[in-house]
Amino acid sequence: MKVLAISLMAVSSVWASYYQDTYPAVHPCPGYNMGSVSDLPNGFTAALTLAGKPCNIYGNDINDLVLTVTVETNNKVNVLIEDKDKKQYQIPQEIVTVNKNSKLNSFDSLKITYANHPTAGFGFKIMRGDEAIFDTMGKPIVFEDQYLELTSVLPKNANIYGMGESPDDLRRDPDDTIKTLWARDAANPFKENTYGAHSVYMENRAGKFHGAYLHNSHGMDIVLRNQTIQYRVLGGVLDMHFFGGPSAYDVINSYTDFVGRPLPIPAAVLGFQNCRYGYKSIDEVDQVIANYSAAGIPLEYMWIDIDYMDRTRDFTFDPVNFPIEKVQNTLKNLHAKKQKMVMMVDPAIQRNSTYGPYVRGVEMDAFVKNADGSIYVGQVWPGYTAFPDWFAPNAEAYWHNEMDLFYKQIDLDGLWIDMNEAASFCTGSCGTGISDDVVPKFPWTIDPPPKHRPISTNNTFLVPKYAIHNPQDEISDKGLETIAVHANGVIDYHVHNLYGHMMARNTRKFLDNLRPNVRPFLLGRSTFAGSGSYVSHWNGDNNSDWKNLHVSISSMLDFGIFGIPFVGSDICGFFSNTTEQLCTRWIEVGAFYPFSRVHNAKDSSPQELYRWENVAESARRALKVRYALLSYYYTLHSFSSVNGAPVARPLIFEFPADTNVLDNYHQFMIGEAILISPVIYENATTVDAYIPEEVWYDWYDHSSIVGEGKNVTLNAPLHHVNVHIKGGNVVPTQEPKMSVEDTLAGNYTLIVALDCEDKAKGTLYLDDGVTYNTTHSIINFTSDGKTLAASGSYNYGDCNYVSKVIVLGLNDFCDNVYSDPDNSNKLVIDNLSLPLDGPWTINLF
Ligand SMILES: *[C@@H]1O[C@H](CO)[C@@H](O)[C@H](O)[C@H]1NC(C)=O
Ligand SMILES: *[C@@H]1O[C@H](CO)[C@@H](O)[C@H](O)[C@H]1NC(C)=O
Ligand SMILES: *[C@@H]1O[C@H](CO)[C@@H](O)[C@H](O)[C@H]1NC(C)=O
Ligand SMILES: *[C@@H]1O[C@H](CO)[C@@H](O)[C@H](O)[C@H]1NC(C)=O
Ligand SMILES: *[C@@H]1O[C@H](CO)[C@@H](O)[C@H](O)[C@H]1NC(C)=O
Ligand SMILES: *[C@@H]1O[C@H](CO)[C@@H](O)[C@H](O)[C@H]1NC(C)=O
Ligand SMILES: *[C@@H]1O[C@H](CO)[C@@H](O)[C@H](O)[C@H]1NC(C)=O
Ligand SMILES: *[C@@H]1O[C@H](CO)[C@@H](O)[C@H](O)[C@H]1NC(C)=O
Ligand SMILES: *[C@@H]1O[C@H](CO)[C@@H](O)[C@H](O)[C@H]1NC(C)=O
Ligand SMILES: *[C@@H]1O[C@H](CO)[C@@H](O)[C@H](O)[C@H]1NC(C)=O
Ligand SMILES: *[C@@H]1O[C@H](CO)[C@@H](O)[C@H](O)[C@H]1NC(C)=O
Ligand SMILES: CC(=O)N[C@H]1CO[C@H](CO)[C@@H](O)[C@@H]1O
Repeated sequence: MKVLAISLMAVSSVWASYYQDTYPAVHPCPGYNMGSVSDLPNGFTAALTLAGKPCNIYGNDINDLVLTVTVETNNKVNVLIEDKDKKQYQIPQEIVTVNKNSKLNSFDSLKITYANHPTAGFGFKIMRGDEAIFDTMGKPIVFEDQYLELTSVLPKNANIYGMGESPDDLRRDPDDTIKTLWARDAANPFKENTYGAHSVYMENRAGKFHGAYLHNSHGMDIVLRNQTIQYRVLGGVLDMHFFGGPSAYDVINSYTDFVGRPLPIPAAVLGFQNCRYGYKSIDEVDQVIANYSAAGIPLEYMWIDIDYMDRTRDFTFDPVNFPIEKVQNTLKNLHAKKQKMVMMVDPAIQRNSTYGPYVRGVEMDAFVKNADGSIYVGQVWPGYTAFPDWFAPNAEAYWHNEMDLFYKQIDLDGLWIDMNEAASFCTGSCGTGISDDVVPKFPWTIDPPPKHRPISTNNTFLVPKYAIHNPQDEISDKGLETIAVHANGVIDYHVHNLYGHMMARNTRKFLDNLRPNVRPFLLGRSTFAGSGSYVSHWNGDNNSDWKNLHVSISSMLDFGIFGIPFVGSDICGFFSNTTEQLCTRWIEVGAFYPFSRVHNAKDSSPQELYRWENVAESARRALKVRYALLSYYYTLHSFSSVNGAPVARPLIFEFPADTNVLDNYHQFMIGEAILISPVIYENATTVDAYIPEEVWYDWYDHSSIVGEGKNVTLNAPLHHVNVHIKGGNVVPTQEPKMSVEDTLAGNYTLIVALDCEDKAKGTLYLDDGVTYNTTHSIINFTSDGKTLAASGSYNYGDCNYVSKVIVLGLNDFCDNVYSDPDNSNKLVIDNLSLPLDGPWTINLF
């Protein structure tokens, strides 16, 4: 607590008075005046000139700017404000490959209006119909070398989602939110910045969504307060992109079309996974694998954290506890049972003149530098470390060679890249000038981190005048120093938020080259806009407590907005000791995360799911539901990689006009058909579940509830998680088996859950689940309550059949309230052999 108090004080002393709490009545900055407008093929351009005396509040006002407005499609508008001299840093296209030729055109159209305001200078409004969804009029733009400010008016009590990464409520508090975007190795503190930087938000206004994205890699605060959203950015340019919606999925479709679609996942990653930091030996790992199997809990992937390494150095194996021959043998045994293995790799490379990866990195000039050209030396798990510089011309060749040598030792099924903010335990190049032979004492418990220089400095790149709300003494704490130099001469200050993204991109390229046409599995910690094209994500080092179980849901839903739908939190919690009840309830939620993995910290008591009988029982039951739905999850992910649509969804995305679900994140949906209403409070045995207006069917007993847009108390005894199917959907299910492959090889039971109009539809996507360019089938199922039809495109020669159809809600009961205890509305058609390689229609009765 003491440490935290000190660091907060330090922040507020740097944090200039101007923004402390109130916004001054008269803005100190003059804004810009727009000159005459010239038309461009899809928009216009104009000069912007400082409208008065420079205010120089947090830097030096730049006098001459250029405004370029591009109406890219009828629902996407780009407003770019850059310095005329183009000295400000802009994200190169080869780092974040944005799609400048977006062709999505079919949604609500947007227009832009603009004017010179008498006191605030140039302002603009993004209009949807006659409503301004973004409105900077009367709010001067500030454009300084180290400070940009852009402010838009919001409606009272605005419904804003996204921006992060940080655990938070799903809907951002419109009166008191500061989202700080500065990649930081911090264990998920509530509302504070952590690993990733995503400057995209969505707003629900009267049931319609729109979105905005600021394409900028600098540290920033995005502030919601006083009916405004305000960007306060440490540099670069204002490159705003607006997306018109009107559905949440339209916005995410436009956004991911621009920054990059989520990667296609291999089907196997949908299986359950286990990890912990602190396995003492490969023998212990073998026991864990065997114990899962003995407990009848499916384990698809076994993970090994840095424990396997020799003195925690990348690409090495501990010769005593994790000898390579034994690890290879474990991998072989896993493969024999259709199971798989993932290991961790960090970016930091031990500085050691006898360690190949370091020696080669020096030879190839592949490391981040100090200003004087010497190698920057921070401190991570193996002691003093150098950091690959992804901007270096040789970085790719260097990293791919090291990865290649590693894969020659162990042919893994997946890779986990961690600590890539890039994290460092000391502030600054603390190993510079210290002899190569010194093995530092790990400063794992020291916060704030040890410094090698005084805090006070006049370098505004170390201490920018506007202090973003990064709760450390300095923005360089816990990571590469902001004045560390990259190969192109750019200091880390400008590109800090891109390090993890660039590592992911580079590593993914290696994996794609290694096994061409096989979809790799890559999990990454620090992410940026567009990282979903390269990595999946877990929500980092959470704590084993009930609040963290709750925010695991909002964190998962946030990453759906960010275009990284394959996401989940550490089940049962990472830090501290979990409890039997917490772990029991957590697997009931975690079984439905797209990425379902238990992970535990080094000194915490064991929490593999077989450790308690109650946990094991809930795991078997909940994972059975998940495995029955694997083809449904897989279908959703296949759509994600085409249109960005999240797999796990907040209710407000599905029911955008229902104001009762604006804040709801104690429940969530998988696709449009499955509603999960878990227990997230200690000792609870019921759930206050909000049931939107529609008919819903209980997963287990098929009883129905006609939702009235109210809370309903559902029973939730210890081993039970409430799962409902929304009327109107056809859901493909399969018999759960112990592996993904065996499950997906089974025949299908279609659950035809009719809505109040006696209709239902659904889709099944089929391919080989392994390669990129595989042929696939997309099969639509439709029912009108009397017939069930399959039609679609059939290119994948699947030899499975639909062997059973369960029709729910047959008789017209929607006017009757609630339950159908004797299932009189249910019809089971058994012993079918309906092929999946061509269309058919059957009569239901
Ligand atoms: C902004 O909100 C704060 C706190 O609610 C209030 O004290 C302040 O007067 C408001 N400022 C303006 C300009 O409305
Ligand atoms: C695995 O199960 C055996 C038998 O119950 C037990 O002795 C052993 O401690 C367990 N090991 C691990 C790592 O779970
Ligand atoms: C450098 O590596 C060698 C062997 O690889 C090891 O013996 C030595 O302790 C390492 N030095 C440091 C500072 O870790
Ligand atoms: C910072 O600059 C001011 C004015 O140039 C000077 O008085 C002060 O000593 C400098 N502080 C440090 C720590 O260099
Ligand atoms: C898949 O096909 C596309 C288009 O034909 C091609 O660009 C891409 O390289 C292929 N990918 C792999 C991994 O074969
Ligand atoms: C967690 O449990 C372990 C025993 O498994 C114990 O040594 C440790 O003190 C516990 N930690 C806490 C924070 O209770
Ligand atoms: C849950 O029950 C236990 C045992 O009765 C009690 O100690 C604990 O305080 C309860 N927790 C809550 C949140 O009510
Ligand atoms: C439903 O219950 C939840 C959790 O108890 C509560 O937060 C919410 O306000 C309730 N919603 C309605 C519409 O009553
Ligand atoms: C499946 O149905 C959707 C509408 O629900 C339609 O857009 C799509 O074209 C259909 N696909 C096929 C292959 O028939
Ligand atoms: C389905 O077929 C099995 C044998 O193939 C038979 O035992 C069972 O009774 C049949 N079920 C129905 C509902 O006809
Ligand atoms: C699937 O159904 C077909 C056709 O009825 C049958 O031949 C096959 O054995 C079934 N497969 C499985 C795995 O049950
Ligand atoms: C949201 C939340 O409570 N996050 C916690 C996750 O765990 C770390 C380490 O215990 C805490 O510092 C966070 O506050």
